[in-house]
Amino acid sequence: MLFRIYNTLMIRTLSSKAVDFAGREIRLNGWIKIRRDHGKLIFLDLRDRDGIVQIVVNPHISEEAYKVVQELRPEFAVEITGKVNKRPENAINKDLLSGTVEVEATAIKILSKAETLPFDMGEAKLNLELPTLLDNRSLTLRHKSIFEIFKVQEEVARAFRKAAEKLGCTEIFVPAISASATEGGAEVFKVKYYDYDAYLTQSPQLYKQIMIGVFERVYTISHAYRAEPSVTTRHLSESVQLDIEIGFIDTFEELLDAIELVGTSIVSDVSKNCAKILASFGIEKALIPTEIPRLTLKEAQEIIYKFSNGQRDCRAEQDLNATDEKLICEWAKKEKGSDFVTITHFPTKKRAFYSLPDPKNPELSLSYDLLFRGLEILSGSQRVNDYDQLLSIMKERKLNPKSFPMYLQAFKYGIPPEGGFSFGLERLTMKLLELQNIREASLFPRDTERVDERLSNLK
Ligand code: AMO
Repeated sequence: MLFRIYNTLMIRTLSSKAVDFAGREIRLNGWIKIRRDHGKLIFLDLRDRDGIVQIVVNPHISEEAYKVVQELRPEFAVEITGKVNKRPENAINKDLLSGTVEVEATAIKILSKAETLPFDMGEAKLNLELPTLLDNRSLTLRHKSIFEIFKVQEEVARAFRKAAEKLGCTEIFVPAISASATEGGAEVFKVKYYDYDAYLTQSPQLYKQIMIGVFERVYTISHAYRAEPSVTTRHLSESVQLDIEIGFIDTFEELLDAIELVGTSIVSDVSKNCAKILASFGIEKALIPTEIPRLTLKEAQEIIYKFSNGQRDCRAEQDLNATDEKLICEWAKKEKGSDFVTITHFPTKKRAFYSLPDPKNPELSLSYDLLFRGLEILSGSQRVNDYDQLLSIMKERKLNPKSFPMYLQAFKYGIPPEGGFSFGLERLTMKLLELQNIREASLFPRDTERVDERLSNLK
């Protein structure tokens, strides 16, 4: 039998658990958030992965700790040992999980020093312009109002996985380097691959479709790379997509049921499990009716025209633009009590080659977008699953079948009627928290001006 020899160090306690140790000594690890000097007494807010706990440093309790505390500045990483004392009733802080206690320091050890911060991080909100927020990302991410965005994002991914598994999908992991551009268009990053050219994957599309032949139903969370030329508040050059693909479907409507089920499950789970964060962002309860309004593009365009009293006429357009998406969502909220609206039947020529033309009217495709609070958060379609039809569509669109060898190989060997969809993780996060810019919903956003650093600094 093997015995492990543990050192004699006191086991670390997380800030939220300090309340369980009233009257006893504990060891905490964390970062200094704020230091407040109150004459002889010095108070610290110590942040760890669980929250914040107040430390009081009294020279009469520990001269040594009092000496060290003079050196401490925000973001120093420290180890603090001290006795947990109950706070008097009038000093309880209801906003903290540890708010009924404070820890009287008996020893403080500096684990890592921090330079003077370039701005104040002690306030509840971090009032910085976006470029400053991103230029100092490793620091600004440590602020509660910023890192909580990514706790919501984590919940979105968790809820998506849960919903996908409920649908019977198998999780797959797809390559980031592709032999071809999946979504067509010029928005592709070419990479030198040994002596050849390859591309950064624009979406997991081709791989998830191939996998229909293996698992029938699959899902994947993957990075999508797009050389988006335009600068907007809703496009990134690298984003995360949440994809599902479902085989052996009987009807197009089955796919619409699936997108609405997964979309509403994600929003419900986030509303339930991140209620406190949503409240701190001032977010209203999501409106999720039993039936999500479904409109064809044409119907949506007519509604937009009427709803805007003729101010906006997009009836001759091939797609909805950002203004149209906002207007149709305003309509859905007002008339149908819904934060979601599903739009179907986009013109075939405006959708990617794998979208199935509607057999009743091939000018239109069996495609859909799901909009949430004024923004497209999902896109998808029923697919062309017949090999010969796929080849003839490729030919029509001047796509070279030789660029898609593995994809086409799958369709030679029995891919059943199928379809799928993809959510944009950052877009969903952005809308759940009503952020103004998608960059705020990406840990390390990439765009035409930035890869970590501003590109102009990399020259
Ligand atoms: P699409 O290109 O519409 O469809 O992308 C799916 C969803 O991903 C998000 N998204 C983006 N988010 C941030 N920056 C971008 N540049 C960006 N581009 C897209 C959006 C969008 O709805 N293969 C198809 C999906 C399918 O048919 O299954 C596809 O990629 O939320």
